[in-house]
Amino acid sequence: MKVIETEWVQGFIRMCSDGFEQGWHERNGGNLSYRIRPEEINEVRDIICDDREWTDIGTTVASLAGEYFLVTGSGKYFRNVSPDPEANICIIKVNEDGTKYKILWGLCKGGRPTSELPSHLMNLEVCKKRDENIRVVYHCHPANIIALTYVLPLEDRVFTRELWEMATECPVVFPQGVGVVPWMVPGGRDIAIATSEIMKERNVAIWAHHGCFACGEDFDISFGLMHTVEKAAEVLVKVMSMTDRKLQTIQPEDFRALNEPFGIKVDERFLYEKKSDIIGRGL
Ligand code: 2HA
Ligand code: ZN
Repeated sequence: MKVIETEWVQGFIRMCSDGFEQGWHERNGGNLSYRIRPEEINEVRDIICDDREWTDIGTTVASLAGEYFLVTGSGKYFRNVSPDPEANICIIKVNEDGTKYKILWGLCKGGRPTSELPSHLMNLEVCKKRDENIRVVYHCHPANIIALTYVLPLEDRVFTRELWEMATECPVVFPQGVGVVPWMVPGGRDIAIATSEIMKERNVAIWAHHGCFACGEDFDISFGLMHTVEKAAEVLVKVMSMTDRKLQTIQPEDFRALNEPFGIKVDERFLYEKKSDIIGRGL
């Protein structure tokens, strides 16, 4: 079987195309990573080659030692993944102390893994510790989420509450809420640490004036999560374009009423009493 024929590589490629079609990946914007299951890497073990050299990750991910990942390439365009996967994505392996990686397949026309590799691997590491089933980390540049980082206070509590209020499904899809990282230089260890602090307990991290990270068990769940957050952000942008305050909205007791029927526990920290009815100023 060819690498690109496997179900997991097909799922990865489809997610890249879906993200591009949403308009979330201008130029080389965004990146995607997937922690490959042992039985999946076994499907392609005879084809991948192990003769390239080790490269520093730039951080240490000891709990991912010896694991394999499928990731997008640095500077590569999501738009090009589906027509030419072998040139735009790669399979990497992390070494035995979690400090280096090696390319085993892909990037056949040259290149290296995503510039956000430290963030992806540190997020995959904290997510694995929280829930062994989380395997996907997705980063993209959705316009409405980014727009909100100019007008809402950069507080987890404000972003979560305002997004939750934009669609009843939001607290059901992300009951742990979202976290916000202030503007930071992308690509390095500091932003990776700030993001992975959020991912210790939540599945969504918004990067101010840049984009969004989401994690999940599979491609459907991770893409669906990003789609839900961005849709809520779009509704909020429309509401804020019409008014600075709502005539009516979903109330704290309404959110609590979702817990039992949907088997969730919405985080009470986000159900604070608002001190102002101006959108985003209630904290
Ligand atoms: O260009 O999105 O954050 C890839 C990115 C960096
Ligand atoms: Zn980015």
